[in-house]
Amino acid sequence: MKMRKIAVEEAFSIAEVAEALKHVSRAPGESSDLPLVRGIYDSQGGYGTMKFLEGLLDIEDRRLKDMDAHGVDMQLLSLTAPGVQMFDADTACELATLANDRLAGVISRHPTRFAGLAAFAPQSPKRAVREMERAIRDLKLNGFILNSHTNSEYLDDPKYWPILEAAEALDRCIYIHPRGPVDGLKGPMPHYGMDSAMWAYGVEVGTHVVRMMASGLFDRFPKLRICIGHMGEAVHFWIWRITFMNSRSQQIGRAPKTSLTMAEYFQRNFVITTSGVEDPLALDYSIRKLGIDNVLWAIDYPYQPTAPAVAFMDAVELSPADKAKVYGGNAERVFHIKPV
Ligand code: 1WB
Ligand code: MN
Repeated sequence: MKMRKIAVEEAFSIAEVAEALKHVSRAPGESSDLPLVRGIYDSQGGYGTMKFLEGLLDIEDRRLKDMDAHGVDMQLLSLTAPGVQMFDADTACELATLANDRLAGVISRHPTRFAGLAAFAPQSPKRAVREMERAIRDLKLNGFILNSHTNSEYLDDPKYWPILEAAEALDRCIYIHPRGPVDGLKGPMPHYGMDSAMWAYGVEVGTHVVRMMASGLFDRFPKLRICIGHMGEAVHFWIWRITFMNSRSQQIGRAPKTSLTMAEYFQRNFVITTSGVEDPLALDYSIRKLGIDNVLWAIDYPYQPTAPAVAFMDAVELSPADKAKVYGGNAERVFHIKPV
């Protein structure tokens, strides 16, 4: 059975964003993203050997060859973390628009090989909504990318609700990718390389997701769909306890009443991807917990190599029909990618 392989958490950047991040890296600041940003965009701190920046900036050359070599049909591209979320509002809006235009250009040249998630600037919710509408209606992009918090604030803050309303009205998913944790979560993270993908990223997005569910915002936006990577950032592993303890918090008035339980919101409003986690047992748990329709394959290119991500999925014991869903069928549905 020929299976379409669509990888859904594949990172890119553009020279202008890379340049702006280099400026950020040289300005004084305390953001927990700075070690990584300095490393990738200003070759400090030993990230140089990883050659991430070259991989991010190349889309139509080595990336396509890498996809061809491993039978990857399509990458769903997203502007890499921290996206535009470390910039002032004007710079962020301008660079999100530019990145989306470039992305649309790439897709128009390779419509069967690339699809893309639109960036937007949460720093200005009003302008973010306008860019979200343009990205779907005019550029025909496939959804949205958000790199977790903005200035240490999460989406449960009512100032961001217009963004959620727009995503719901446009019927497009918001992919919440990690970035370095909010200021309040920074303390123990800088040591031993724990401040990014090894640990803090999952804690950051997990915290974001639990706040969203516990705030009750999914009663206001019942059709909002959120995608999280890195095998669900472990939220579904904890969901029984999250649900139990949240209902207790609701009983004693520490959390708002919600019409559904936390587990029900996670099931209704979320999908997860395998990005960067090639563990068959974790995948098996995820599929059994969330259902075969709610787990999507991803590589996490260029941060993770393609070959083992493909070998991992090829080796997983699933019926051909189920494997086809995880490998690409679910992505077609969730991200409105035209079936071939
Ligand atoms: C790394 C991984 C760096 C991810 C990233 O920068 C992201 C890394 C934004 O391996 O160092 C990721 O998404 O897993
Ligand atoms: Mn990632």
